[in-house]
Amino acid sequence: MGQTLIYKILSSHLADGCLEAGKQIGIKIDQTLTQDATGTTAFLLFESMGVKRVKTQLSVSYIDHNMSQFGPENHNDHLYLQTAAARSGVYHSRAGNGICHQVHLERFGKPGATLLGSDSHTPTGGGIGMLAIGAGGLDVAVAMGGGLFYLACPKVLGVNLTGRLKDWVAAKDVILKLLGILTTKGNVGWAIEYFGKGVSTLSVPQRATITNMGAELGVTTSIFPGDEQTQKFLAAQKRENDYKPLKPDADAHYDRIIEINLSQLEPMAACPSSPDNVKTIRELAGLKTGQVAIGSCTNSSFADLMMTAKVLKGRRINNMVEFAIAPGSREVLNMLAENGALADMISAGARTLESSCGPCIGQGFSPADGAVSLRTFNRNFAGRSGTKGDNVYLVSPETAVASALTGCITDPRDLPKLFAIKYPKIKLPEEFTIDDSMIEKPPNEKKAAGIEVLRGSTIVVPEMPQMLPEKLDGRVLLKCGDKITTDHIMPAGIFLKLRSNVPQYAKVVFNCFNEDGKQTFAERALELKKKNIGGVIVAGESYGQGSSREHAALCPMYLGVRAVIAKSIERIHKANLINFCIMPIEFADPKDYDRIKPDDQLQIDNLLDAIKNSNEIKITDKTGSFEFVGKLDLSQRDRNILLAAGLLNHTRERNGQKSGN
Ligand code: MIC
Ligand code: SF4
Repeated sequence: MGQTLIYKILSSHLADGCLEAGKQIGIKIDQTLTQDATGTTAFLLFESMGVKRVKTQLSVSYIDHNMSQFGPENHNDHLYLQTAAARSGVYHSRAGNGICHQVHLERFGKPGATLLGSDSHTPTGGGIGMLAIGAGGLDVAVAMGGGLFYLACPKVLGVNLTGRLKDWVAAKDVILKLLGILTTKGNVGWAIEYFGKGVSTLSVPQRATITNMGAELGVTTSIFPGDEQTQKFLAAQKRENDYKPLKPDADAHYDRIIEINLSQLEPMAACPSSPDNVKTIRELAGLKTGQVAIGSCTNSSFADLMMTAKVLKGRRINNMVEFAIAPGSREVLNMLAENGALADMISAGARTLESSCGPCIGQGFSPADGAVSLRTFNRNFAGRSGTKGDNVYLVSPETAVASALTGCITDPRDLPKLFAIKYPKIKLPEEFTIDDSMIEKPPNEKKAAGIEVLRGSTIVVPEMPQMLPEKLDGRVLLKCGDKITTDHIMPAGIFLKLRSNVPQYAKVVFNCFNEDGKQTFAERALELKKKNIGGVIVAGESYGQGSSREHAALCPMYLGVRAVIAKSIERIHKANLINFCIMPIEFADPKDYDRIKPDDQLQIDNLLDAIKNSNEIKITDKTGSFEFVGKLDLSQRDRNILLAAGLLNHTRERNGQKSGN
C-alpha cells in the first residue's frame, strides 16, 4: 500500500518510533517560528536550557501580536526578542514586517520540510507543502535546541477536491464547509491531506487559507501537494530553488475520505461564537452589520486585498459600517501602495490597520454592544474581539467587502446585480516586490556572543513546576462545560501585554468566569496553594481548544493547579499541561462529570505510581462520597516528563546524558 504525502514527510524526518497511527513518534524539525506573544517565554526557556545557538536549519522570531504598546511591556518584549534572536542564531522579523504565518509562507516556507511554530496556525505552511505543526513554546524551544518533536502519529483524512470555485466563492468557503462537516471537536489525532483534480485550481495563498483554519478543526496539521502552483508562487517570491514536487503515492491509503466539489460551494459564514457554527450567506442575508474587517493570517494575501480594492474602486462603504483592512505583510502592503489599490480602499472609506494580528487577538477595533462584526479571521470565540457578548461572523473577503458596501450581510454573488460589479479575478503576480530589510539575519557565532540581550523590567523568568505529590489533596476550583478554549482560560486582548510576566498575567486566569464582588479564580487558587491543596479543573469535551498559548498551562500551574479532569482534551493544550506538570486526566465514564460539584474535595492516592505504571487512576470525591476512574492516556515520554516535574527539567536531565528527546 502506498504512502500519503504526510507519511512520506514523516518517514523522511522520523528519528524515534514507528509510523503507526496513534503511536508516539519523534521527528526532526527543520524550521521553527515563534511570535512575540508566545516567543518571550519560549526564548526565556530556551536560554535556561543552556543551549547557546539554535540547531535547526532555520529559526525565525516574529513580532506581530503585541503591537498596541500601551506602556513599556510590548516594546520591552520586542527588544528582548530582537537581541535574544541575534544572540542565538535566529532570524528576526521586526514589528511592521507582517504576520508570522503570512511572512513565513512568502519568505521561508519550503515544500517537504518540517516546521514547528509556537502558534496554533503554523499549519498555514501546509499551503506550500510543508509539514507544519503548532505547539507550545517549550516544545519549540526544545526543537530550537536540536531536540525532536514528539507527537501521536496521526490518522490521515484525505479531502478529495474536484471542480473549481465559482466566481465570488472563496477558499474560506472550502474550509468553512469542512468545519460544518467535522466541527471543532473530536478531530484530535487526525491530519488532513488535500488531493484530487480541484487542487491545481487553487493558488498557494488560497491553499494557505484552508490549511490555516485546519487549526480550528483541531487536527495536527493540513497539507497540499507541491505542484506547478507551488512552483509558480516560489518563483514569484524569487525562491524557485526551494521548490520540490511532492505528491502522495497513487495507491496511498487514507483512513477516511471526504469529497468536496468546489463547483458546488457557496459563500458561508461561521456564526457566533464558534468557527463550526456554519451557515450559508443566503440564510443570513440582510442582517445589519456594524463592522467589517479584512485581515489576519487567514485572509490577508495580496489577492484578497486586490479583490477588495477592485470591488471598492470608485465606491463608498456604507456609512453605518466601520471598515478596516490589515494587509498580512509589509510585502502585501507595499505592493498595494505601489499599484494604487491602497488609495482606492482609503478613498472608499477603509481604515488601514497595521500589518499585524490586530483585532484578531483583541488588539483594538472591538465592536459596539450588540453590533454584528464580520471578519475574515479564523476565530470568533465569545469575547475574543474585546467586547463581552460580541457577535462575530467569520467570512471570506468577498462576503466581507460586499457587506461593507451594503451595510448588511450580503451574498457577494449579488454584487453584479446590486452594483454592476464584475468579479475581479486576481492572478498571482509574476513577481512579488521583495524587500527583506525588516528581517534581520543573525550574526555569526563569534559576533553573536558579544550581543547584550536586553531585558526590560517587565520580563520575568517564569517559575518552573514542583514535583507532583504521591497523594494529591485537591479541590475543584472550577467546573466548566464543553469547548473551553484557551481564550477562556487565558484571555488575550487588553491582558496580552502581560505575557512576559506570569505572576501578573496569572491574575486573570479564567477571567470570563469571575464575578464582580466575588473572589477571583486566581485568588481562590492561591489561597488553596498556601494550604498545600492542589487546584483541580473539571471540564467537558474538547478542553483547551484554540491557541497554542502555553500560558493556559503555565499560569494555572503558577496558581497551584495540579490536575485537569475532562471528557476530552485538545492536542496542543494537553502537551502544554504535561510540559508544565499538570495531570491531564480524562473521565473513563463521561457520566461521572455530572456527579462532581464545584468546590468538591478530591483525593488521589498513589499518583506517582499510577503515572509510572497505569492507564487508569482512582479518584475519590470526598465531598460527594463516591469514587470514579480517570483515564491516563499518556505515552512513556509523557510519563517521564510528568515524573521529572515538567519538560524543562526532563530536557535538562537528558542533556546531561544526550540531547534529543
Ligand atoms: C491566536 O490566534 O489565538 C494566537 C494569539 O495567535 C495564539 C497564540 C497566542 O496565544 O499567543 C495561537 O493561535 O496559538
Ligand atoms: Fe495572529 Fe489571529 Fe493569526 Fe493568531 S489567528 S496568528 S492572533 S492573526
